[in-house]
Amino acid sequence: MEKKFARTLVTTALPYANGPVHIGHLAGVYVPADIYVRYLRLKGEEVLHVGGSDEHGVPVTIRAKKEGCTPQDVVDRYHSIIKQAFADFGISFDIYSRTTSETHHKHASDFFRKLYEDGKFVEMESEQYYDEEAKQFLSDRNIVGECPRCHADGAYGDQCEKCGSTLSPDELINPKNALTGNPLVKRNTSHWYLPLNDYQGWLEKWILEDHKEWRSNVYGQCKSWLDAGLRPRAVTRDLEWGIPVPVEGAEGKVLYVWFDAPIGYISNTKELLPNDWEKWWKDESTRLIHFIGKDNIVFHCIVFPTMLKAEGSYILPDNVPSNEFLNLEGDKISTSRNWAVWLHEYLVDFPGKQDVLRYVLTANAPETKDNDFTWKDFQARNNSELVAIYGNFVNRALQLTKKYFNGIVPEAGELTDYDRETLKEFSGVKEEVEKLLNNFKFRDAQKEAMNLARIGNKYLADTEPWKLAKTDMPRVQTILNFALQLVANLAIAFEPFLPFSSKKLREMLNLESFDWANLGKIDLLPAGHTLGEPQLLFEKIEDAEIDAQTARLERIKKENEVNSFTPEPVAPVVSFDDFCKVDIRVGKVLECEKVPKADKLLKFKIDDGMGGRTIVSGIAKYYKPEDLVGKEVCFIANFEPRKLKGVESQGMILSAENADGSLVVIGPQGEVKPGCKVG
Ligand code: B3M
Ligand code: ZN
Repeated sequence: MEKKFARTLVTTALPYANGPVHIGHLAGVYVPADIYVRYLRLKGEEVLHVGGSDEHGVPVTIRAKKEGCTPQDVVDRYHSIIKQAFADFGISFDIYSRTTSETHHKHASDFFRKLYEDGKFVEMESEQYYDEEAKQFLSDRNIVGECPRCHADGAYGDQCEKCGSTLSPDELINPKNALTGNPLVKRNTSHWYLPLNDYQGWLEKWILEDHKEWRSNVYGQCKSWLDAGLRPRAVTRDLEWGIPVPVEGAEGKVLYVWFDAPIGYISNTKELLPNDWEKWWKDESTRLIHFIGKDNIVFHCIVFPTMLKAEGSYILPDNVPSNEFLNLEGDKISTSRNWAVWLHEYLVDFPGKQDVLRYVLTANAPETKDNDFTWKDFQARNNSELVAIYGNFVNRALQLTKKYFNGIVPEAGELTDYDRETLKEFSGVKEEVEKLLNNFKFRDAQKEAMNLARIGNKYLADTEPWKLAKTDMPRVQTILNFALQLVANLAIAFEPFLPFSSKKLREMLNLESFDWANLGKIDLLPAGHTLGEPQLLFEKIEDAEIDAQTARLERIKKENEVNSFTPEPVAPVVSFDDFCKVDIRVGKVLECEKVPKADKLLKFKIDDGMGGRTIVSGIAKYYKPEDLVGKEVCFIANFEPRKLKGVESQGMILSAENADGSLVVIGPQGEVKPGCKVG
């Protein structure tokens, strides 16, 4: 299959501009893609990285309605936040545009019209839910009702978030407009469909036979779709927000967001290179690579290629490296539950530490299975890898050169056998990194790059130039010359992974530029070359910084628990007579104190209107004793007396258990005499 390509076009999934981006986005798509394009650029290859925001689709309209603004306002806001976050993390796009651009609207329209005119669509009628008051058809996400599986209220037309079932609006019990609560009726509407079924045979050959090299998660998902048999897919929607269907009689209809978004890759290329874009999309010697997350596989491997094939003049993707998901501290990242590390917030807490996050996300990249981000691991990888290995080696080599040679690269003498052995190991790593990067194995590639730093560290530890300085200065010159060459190698090898640190290091080495072809060479810094001022590449991250992050997550978890509270099921029915057996009374707290050696218990002296009694209650975590004195409470007066920590409790004070498990004491809302009955 080895085909020689002249150039590589890399696209990265267009994130929805309805919220900011988080570490899951970076880990899944943008960091690996960026490593890849930086690597190709360093090799001097012709490469283009095209990205942008996906600004159509129902989620944008829902957000706009909730915030009382227009969809355009929503996408304007998030497009710039997202674009800035990517720039801040060094994701090196050649263009980052948006699907509301004029170029895109025109290009997507033309694309649709071409397929329409060539008879590539089928038009079909179907019944859809319609809101007569709002005079509109509703998308699946805009319909809520009772879940047919778990019977929770508020399940969406495409999914129940309580039990996780995938649904269609037809299955919902009592469907309603999600925003207004209006009841819905069924109405006929007609749409254009892409008959994927007609392309089944072609797709089977193109993917299952010709692209066996695709990652197994990608290949496997495609295979299961194909095995299940493809069906026509609607490419238009009854919606106001989007690109109008450019066909007469299609008023009120727009292109389905998944039809227009991938065309955005083409439009954005066209926007960047108005006269030269076709070479990137229509020339067989261009290699097209889509970097995506696993929920986008079917669209990029089946639907979009079918669109391109139907159009007829475009190339198809050569590979679609797709990652699985990144979890956060063991739980699925979720925008609506705020369970995420937001990129713009990270930079506030860890200014200048973009590379640390890039490093950790690659080290834990969910390449073959879902993976977990934890703050402890983040700290450990920073402190014991970036600081202790990479940073330490660089700092030692530069500081020693400063100390003994005033920051000037010393002349190298004859290499020893040990030096040559080290060099051999070093060059082996280069080949390995390349092989891994060519196969989209970024995690292992970075590990190999880190091995270069390990080798360097070991070299200095073994040769101990600081000891030789008193006896053998010529050998010290050779050692440091050699170590500095290794440092320069490291700067090149890490450029795709940790571009900020490589730039810093390049400045410290006083080098103009990098070239991947120089990896493995030891004449990158000529003797007599003056180095810049050494600085620390990485710094230790303290426990307190990590504790602040985990505390934030714990707070969010608590809030989410409260928000998602569902009452316990009601206990079996009791008769009135049975209820009357429980004698509930009002009492007034006369005294209250902690029970010694029992951190949960409070001891109450209660005025019960009948001479008083003592009650022990397990609410010490939630109340200070003095706060309850003088308060009226309800208690069970005929509760069987029990001994708690040596104190006899003559009743039970009633309290309610809150969503987070905390207890609140129950008392009358107006004045009631102690001893009065409750019932
Ligand atoms: N916006 C979905 C997503 O962010 C979608 C990708 C479009 S790529 C053409 O998961
Ligand atoms: Zn359900």
